[in-house]
Parts: sequence; C-alpha cells; structure tokens
Amino acid sequence: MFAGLREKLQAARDRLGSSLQAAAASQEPEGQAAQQAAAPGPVQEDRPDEGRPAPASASTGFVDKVRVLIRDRELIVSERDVADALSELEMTLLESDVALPATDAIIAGVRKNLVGKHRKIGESVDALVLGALKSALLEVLGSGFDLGGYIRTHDRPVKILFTGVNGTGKTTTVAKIGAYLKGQGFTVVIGAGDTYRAGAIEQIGVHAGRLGIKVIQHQEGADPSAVLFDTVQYASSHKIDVVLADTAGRFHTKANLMNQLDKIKRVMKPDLIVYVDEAVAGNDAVTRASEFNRTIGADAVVLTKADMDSRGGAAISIAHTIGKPLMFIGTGQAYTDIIPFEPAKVVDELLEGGA
Ligand SMILES: Nc1nc2c(ncn2[C@@H]2O[C@H](COP(=O)(O)OP(=O)(O)OP(=O)(O)O)[C@@H](O)[C@H]2O)c(=O)[nH]1
Ligand SMILES: [Mg+2]
Repeated sequence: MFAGLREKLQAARDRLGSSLQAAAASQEPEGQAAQQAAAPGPVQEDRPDEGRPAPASASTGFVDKVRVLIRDRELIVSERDVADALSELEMTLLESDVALPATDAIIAGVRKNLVGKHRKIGESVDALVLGALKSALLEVLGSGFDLGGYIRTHDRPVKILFTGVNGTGKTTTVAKIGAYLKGQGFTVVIGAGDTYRAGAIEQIGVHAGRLGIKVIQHQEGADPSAVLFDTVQYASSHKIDVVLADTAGRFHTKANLMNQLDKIKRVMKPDLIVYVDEAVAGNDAVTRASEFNRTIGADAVVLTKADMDSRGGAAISIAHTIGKPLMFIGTGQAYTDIIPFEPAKVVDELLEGGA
C-alpha cells in the first residue's frame, strides 16, 4: 500500500537528515565534527565541559549509518539549512498527488518543527527529522473515525448512507463494513438502495447472503427512498443496531440524481453520510469528495483500492481538504480487506515501514 510514497518519504527523511548533519557539523568546534562523524559513540550525559571533542569511542563500526548526535549543546537549524531539502519534499508530495493545501501544510509543519534551536541530549538528527515529519503528517491526516465507538454511543439504529460516483466500490464497501460490524458484535441490515443499475439489487443480495446479513429490497426501478425507508423501519422494529444503505453511483453534476439523493436524505435521515471513492483516483477523488461534501454533505470518507495505489496522495490529502475524517481504507476484493484508518499506524508505516 502506497509503496511509491513510502519510498519517497523515506528518501526525503534521509535527505533532511543529511542537511541537518551538515548544519550540525558546521556548528561543531574545530575537529569535533570529523570525530563525531567517524564515531558517533554512545549517548553522552549533559556535562558542564561544553564543546569538548567526542571521545574516539570503541564502538567505531557498530553503527553503520553515521549519525551526528545532538549532544550537550544546542543545534541551531536555520531556514537556509533545510530550504533545498524542503523544496524537494514539496515536489515529492505534489508528484505523489498530494493536494496543494495538504502539501503546503506538511511543509509548513516540518519547517516549524525543524527550524530553530534543538537541545535534546543524545537525540540523533535522524530522530529529530523523523519526529518533525511524523507530527507534520499526523496534523494533516486528522483523527480517523472510530465507527464502532460512534455506534456504541448513539441511538440505534445508526443509519449510514453510502454515496459516491460510479464503480468506486460502494457496494463492496457496504458488504465489507457489514462484515466488520458483525465481527464487532453489532446487528446489521442492508438496504438495496441502488434500484437503478441492472444487476445491482442482485449484487448486494449475493454479498448479504454470503455474510448472513438481512437485506431489504424492492424491484429494479423503484424509488430508493422507499427502499431505505423500509430498511429503517425494519431495523427499528427488529432492534437492529445499524442500517447500511447502498445507493447507485452518480456524479455530483447530474442534478436529477443529486435531487434523488437529497430525497433519500430527507426520508431516511441518515446519522452518517459516508463518501466512497477510490484511492487510485488521486486528486480526482479529493475533488469529487469536496463536491459531494458541498452538495449533499459527508461525515466521513472511505477510500477503496488502496491495494492498487502506489502514490497515496488521496489518502494523505482527503481529510485535510474536505475537513472530514478518513474512516476506512479498502485494500482488496475480499470482505476482510478493509482497515480502519489509523493515522499513527499509517505514518509509522510510511516513514519507517519496510518494502
Ligand atoms: N482491488 C480492489 N478492488 C475493489 C476494492 N473495493 C471494491 N473493489 C472492486 O471494484 C469493483 C466495483 O465495486 P462495486 O462495489 O461494485 O462499486 P460501486 O461503487 O458499488 O459501483 P456502482 O454501484 O456501479 O456505482 C468491483 O470489482 C470490486 O470488487 C478494493 O478495496 N480493492
Ligand atoms: Mg454499487
């Protein structure tokens, strides 16, 4: 997942690290930089003999990647020290389809975290860079969305309406989330709200049958509002925890279809509107999410097909751009191929994960 972005961010981490090492070396008293570069040695205690040369430690060769340590004095990083590395990072993010406002926010965050004075005994510049990148990315990624927690703290049935453009994975996501919630001990009913596309009712019926989830359906061509109204009624009378409402794919530019969605909204009164798009669509997914959020509203986002997305730009930008959390990521075609979006995990994986 997002392998291309991971590789580029790890290269950016190294590049920023080298810039800071150079800055640190230039601030060392004569001769100290060379010795530190040769033998970083163990962490030193804060001692009054500032500026003493680092000991020629017996641990030479024990660290293969040479790292300058910020020892018992300050490292002062200027804007100039990181300017080139930051503009390379900016290009990297834009090339990875990270939206411009999100890119700007990440660069500003890294700059804020790096430029200035640092005085952490024994911290390597790499740890400093890693911390700066992590907190900048986390700020942009937002908080995620704990669906189980939401359901537990709201009146039942919790009604969730899924929207989005054609073919992005709405129906599959409804099935996957149904399986996920069942696994968490909730009861679920699905409303077959796509009465428009031929085969759509059968498709959701097959998923629901395999998963042992009740599905409420009408005939092809029926009013989807009526189907979803019935689904909510069923859930209320059977004390079902969650209603998952599938809908037909539509573009926000199709006024009649958006009016239909508006009617669905008025009739079923969803607690959550979830916008589904595919991670592989990159910036297009972010733009479409903004439009849906503006026209019909969105409370959270699911990005599907992350297994096919190397660039990762949509996943990085979508929450920051539309101001709504990314809730799940779809990672394949199986029912279990869905993971709650946990920003801290994603950031660790991007900055520290292996190939
Ligand atoms: N690789 C991969 N494929 C996915 C994922 N999610 C959905 N798909 C596939 O994407 C295709 C379209 O999925 P659907 O769930 O039918 O999409 P939809 O948005 O409901 O489509 P419409 O109802 O026609 O608008 C199917 O072949 C799914 O198996 C995912 O996370 N990864
Ligand atoms: Mg569908």
